[in-house]
This record gives sequence, C-alpha cells and structure tokens, in this order.
Amino acid sequence: RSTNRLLFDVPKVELHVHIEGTLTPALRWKLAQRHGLKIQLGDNPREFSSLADLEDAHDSIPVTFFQGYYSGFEVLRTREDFFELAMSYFERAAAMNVRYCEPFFDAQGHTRRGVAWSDMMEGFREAQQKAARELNVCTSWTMCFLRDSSPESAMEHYGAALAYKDMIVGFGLDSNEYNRPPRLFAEVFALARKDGFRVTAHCDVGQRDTHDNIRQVAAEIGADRIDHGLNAADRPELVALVAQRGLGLTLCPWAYLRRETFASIGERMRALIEAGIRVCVSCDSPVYTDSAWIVHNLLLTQRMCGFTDEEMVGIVRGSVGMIWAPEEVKRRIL
Ligand code: ES4
Ligand code: ZN
Repeated sequence: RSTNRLLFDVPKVELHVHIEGTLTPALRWKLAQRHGLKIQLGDNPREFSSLADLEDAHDSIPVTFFQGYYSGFEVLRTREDFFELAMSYFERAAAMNVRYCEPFFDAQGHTRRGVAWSDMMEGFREAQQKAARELNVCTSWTMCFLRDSSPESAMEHYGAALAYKDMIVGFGLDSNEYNRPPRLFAEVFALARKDGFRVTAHCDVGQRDTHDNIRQVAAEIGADRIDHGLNAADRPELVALVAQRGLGLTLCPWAYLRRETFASIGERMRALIEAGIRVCVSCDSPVYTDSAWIVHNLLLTQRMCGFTDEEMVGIVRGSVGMIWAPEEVKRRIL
C-alpha cells in the first residue's frame, strides 16, 4: 500500500481550514452566475467568458494572499450560497476521510457586505447537519475575529454569534497580523473563555512579531491552541511554554512555502513534534495555496520531516486529542 493511499485512508481531523478559503473557482463561477455578478480577481472586476477562462486567470493573475482570499467573499450572499460553500468542503473532506473538522468562518467579512447573520449561519447549519447525517463528517464551527478590524467590532460580533452558540465551539483570530498583537483582543477572548468557549489565534510564520505574539497567545490570552506557531521552534523558551501549557499547533506547511525554505519548515516541524507538542496538519485556505488540501499537506510533512508511515499515523491520531468536541464524538472518530 503506497503512502499516498495510507494518508488518504487514515481517519483524520482537520482543525485549521477557513471555509471561505475552500471556495473553488468552479463554485465561485456558479454563484457569480446565480447572482449576475462580475468576478474580480485582481484590481478590477472583469467578465470571464467561461469557467475555464476564470480558472486560467485564477492561476495566473498575481494577487496577494489576502486580496485573493477576500475577493471571493463577494459571491457569498444567500443562505443557499453558504450552504453550498460548506457542503462542497464537507464532500471533499469525506472523500479524504476527514471525519471531524472545526472550520473557521470570518463573520465580519460577511456582515460588512450586508449579509444577514441568519443567512450565513442557517446555511452553515444545514450543511453541518447534512454532512453529519449523510457523510459521517462531524463539525463544530470556530468563528474568527478579524484582527485588522477593531476590538469593538469583535465584541459586537461575539454578542451576535451567541444566538448560534449551539453550533460554535470556539473563537479564533485571523486576517492580517501586521501591527495587530493578540492582546488587543484580550477582553473579548476573556469573555468567550468565561462563557465556556475554546480559544485559538493565528501566529503566522515569518511575521515580524510572531515570537511575541506566540507568547501573548499562550501566556496572556490563555488560548487552548495556536494556529501555525511554527516559529515557536526558534526559541527554547517558547517551545517550553507551548509544551508546558499543552497547546496543540495547527500546521499548514504548504502555505509556508510562500515565505520559508523547505528545509527550515521541516526542521522546525520535526523539532516541535519531537518536543512532545501535538500538531494537527491542515490545509488553511487551499484554494489560495496551490489547491493543497489536507492530504497534500500530510504528504509534504512526511517528505519534509522524513517521518515513517507509522510516525505519520501517530501524528494524525495525536491530533484527535486536540479537538474541542465532547469525548463521545472523539471516541466515534477513530
Ligand atoms: C488566513 Cl493563512 C491565514 N492567516 C490569516 N488569516 C487568514 N484568513 C484565511 N487564511
Ligand atoms: Zn489560517
């Protein structure tokens, strides 16, 4: 049995996937047609004559990561759109033997365009229920606050999200990290923790302040996990802090190839895992990272770190210990 098959077949959990980052050009095309919208990939909206035309442009027009990622939001308008977005990810997840996931969604990126909370959340809920029933893929949602928006906006959105608290297991922090330390959001995270939610935050690779951000997330915010956090491996005191607090890291190595070398990613992943830190290898925003989904990221991890098949299965099973679902869900997964 080839390794490819093994990592495909092993039951998996995926804890770092932005649902908006799974919007394929094909679905984007379909939703744009549905609403009579032009598609904007680069600086200007443009007519595309066909899906093939859009797919060519998607792969060739140079845009920054966030420009690409947020430009896709425009076609997401109705309950049906949010349902189809989530459902297409769940179908792909099922095909890759992902049994449980905690997808991120960026509520602020939708409400600021005038989308109603109920359309977004009821679309997600319908997909969540159908995936559990028909695909054996269980889900708990994680709502991310946009760190390049204000703490006041985060607090308002936290309040509104409580109407859907049965669907939401935790809160995260994403978007552009530049000059936006996690402690700006300490108040909303403290409230979320007091209300019984789990907490995580992005500390992306190669950011200017990433080491201090990792320290803040672990020691000040009191998070349960860190998203990325690969740069903890650069500092013994951060490795010790993350290990001692029992924080798992969600790692998406394909995305790091934008900024880091193959060798430096592999060495750091290996160092963290060998220090006893749990990791969950995930895909982040696969449509904007060369269409690398979870299996691609696992294969890359094995190649970068030189892990055996048994070691890879151990890592995948270890990531089940990082999930935020109740014990009975955990037992059902593997
Ligand atoms: C993201 Cl990789 C990454 N970092 C921060 N925010 C994001 N939103 C979607 N993907
Ligand atoms: Zn992310």
